[in-house]
Amino acid sequence: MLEDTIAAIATPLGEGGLAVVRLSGPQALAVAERCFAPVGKTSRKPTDAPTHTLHYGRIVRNGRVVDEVLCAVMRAPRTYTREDTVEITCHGGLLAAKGVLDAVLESGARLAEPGEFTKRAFLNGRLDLAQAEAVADLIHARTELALAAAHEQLAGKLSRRVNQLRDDLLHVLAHVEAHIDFPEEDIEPDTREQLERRLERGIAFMDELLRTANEGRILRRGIRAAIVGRPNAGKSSLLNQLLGHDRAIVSPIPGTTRDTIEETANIRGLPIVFVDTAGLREARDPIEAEGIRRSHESVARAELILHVLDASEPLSEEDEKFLADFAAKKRILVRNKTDLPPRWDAEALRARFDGNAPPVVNVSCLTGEGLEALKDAIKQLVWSGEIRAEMLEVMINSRHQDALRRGREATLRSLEALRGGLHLELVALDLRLAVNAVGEVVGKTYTEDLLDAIFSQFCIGK
Ligand SMILES: Nc1nc2c(ncn2[C@@H]2O[C@H](COP(=O)(O)OP(=O)(O)O)[C@@H](O)[C@H]2O)c(=O)[nH]1
Ligand SMILES: [Mg+2]
Repeated sequence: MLEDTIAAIATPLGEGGLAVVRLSGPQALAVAERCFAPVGKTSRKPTDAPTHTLHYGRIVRNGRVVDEVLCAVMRAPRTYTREDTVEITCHGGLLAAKGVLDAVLESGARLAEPGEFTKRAFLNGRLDLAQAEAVADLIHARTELALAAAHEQLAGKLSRRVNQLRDDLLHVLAHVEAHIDFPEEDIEPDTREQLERRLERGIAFMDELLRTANEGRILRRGIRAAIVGRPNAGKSSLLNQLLGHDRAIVSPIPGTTRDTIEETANIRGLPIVFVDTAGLREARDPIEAEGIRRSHESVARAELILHVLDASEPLSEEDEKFLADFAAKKRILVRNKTDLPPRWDAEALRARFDGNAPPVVNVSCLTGEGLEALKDAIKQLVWSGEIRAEMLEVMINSRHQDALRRGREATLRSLEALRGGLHLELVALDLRLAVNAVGEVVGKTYTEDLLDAIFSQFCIGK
């Protein structure tokens, strides 16, 4: 598979200043040479060019000039894929980039599959699997915090710790296996104790990694927060305040928002998808009925509820119904319209909950008062304080979580077998499973299906 040379447009499809067509593989230089005509004294043919140099020229296809380009020549191994690589920078716009791509495909390259450049970087040992996943995280990051976490993972922070953990397990396994080979020698009590300590430390460390999964998921996927409340409470006004621009129509006419509106905002570094619901009450016409159906659906999927209450009006039956309906959900009670004379106070609301009250935050969506406190409350509610600062650099994804859970279970079984004086073959059996499971995180163990699942999520050209 690594015999052939792949090519793709690496920039977004559409109009732009520049576009880049990327080539990688053993024939990258030769393929580029067939369609690139250097122009000027200092420009060279790709196969004559020293590594990491840039050459001005034209892409020619069937005797016609396709575009004026800069051709970057990078020879293996100091490249993204560790293969010979050529990057052709052409004019932006779909047709120019497409013309250059067609020219290199006709010259002997094959169109790359999604993520294939990064897959080659992995197969050639340039990145491990956790680092390759970080490349996708980096591209998809929606907040600075998510970006920073992806950078840490790409730099190998998670990989180093996982490799250390795996080495520890391997160390114990080697000891245990040595004694299987010489059954007449028992493991010294001292040594046995050391091995047990090491497995215990391994389990504790896996627990610590597993505790970062929730935060890792939030940073990668975001959290869905539904804004609910009775008509005119100020739901759309709140959405606009949180987004920092006027997305939803605000009006004094109840039932203005007929469709659910979803948009992501950066709240203290976390990508939060806010959903302005069209109301959950009885419909007056079929359009409203459909809006309401969608509201119910998105509220059911939400992980966080922002329940907006109008402080300038007495609490209504509808407010009470919302209070009861969302009792089991993670929620914040947003006491809105605090710029108007109040009809009830926050304390009275809190008092109903017997000390078990959800956070009540006072805001005015008209003046913006209280919005910063609401953002703090949102972060506090979804982002647990449990993870230590240094673990912030290793927030795992759901694939890592699955592998580490299996690794933890197997290590625990092995530890119990060791403690219980069971046959060492049993201790070793589970330890091997643990080593393999932990190795999956960094791709020390992988299957073709797993690689397909990971790299098919990338864009073409990455
Ligand atoms: N005085 C005041 N009016 C508000 C406030 N928030 C919303 N409103 C007004 O309340 C009405 C309903 O707001 P809207 O956001 O459309 O409510 P929704 O039906 O819950 O989406 C509009 O006239 C808003 O201008 C607030 O904090 N103070
Ligand atoms: Mg509305």
